[in-house]
Amino acid sequence: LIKIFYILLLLLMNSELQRGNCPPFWYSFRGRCYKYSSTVCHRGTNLVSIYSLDEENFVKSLIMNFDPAQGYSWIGLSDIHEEGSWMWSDGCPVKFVFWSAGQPDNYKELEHCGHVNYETALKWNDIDCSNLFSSVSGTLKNSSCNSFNFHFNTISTTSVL
Ligand SMILES: [Ca+2]
Repeated sequence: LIKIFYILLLLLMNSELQRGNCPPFWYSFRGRCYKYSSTVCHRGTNLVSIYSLDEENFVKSLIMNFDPAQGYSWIGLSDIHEEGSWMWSDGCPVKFVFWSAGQPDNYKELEHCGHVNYETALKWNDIDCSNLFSSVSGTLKNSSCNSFNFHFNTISTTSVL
């Protein structure tokens, strides 16, 4: 019975994800396209930047759709260029934040990349950029921000539906 409920829940969540005008395997939210990747972020696209609680919740639902365990996923958040100065990988400034309590803490001074779904509150944490997580990509919101590159490693955390 629990399994049936779980499948129904997954179907319900699937129906909430809209393709819109996005390419195959990308999902639409308020005019932008998003993709969950359990392997590696596509070349030529950016890790997602998150500008609002609505968008944070959408990104979380996208991850949950493919990974019901809601594992850590990279978003385009980094202070690798200047400690404590958090930037989105699309070059846009960070205005909305969703840090977990006590984060970012730059533990052992090794944490320069942000991920989602930290601890039970499922908020953001800074962590060593060399960690292997899944990732969420997003199309640009504002092309006037200058893109800069930093390297993320990603690895499969779950099988894709
Ligand atoms: Ca941390």
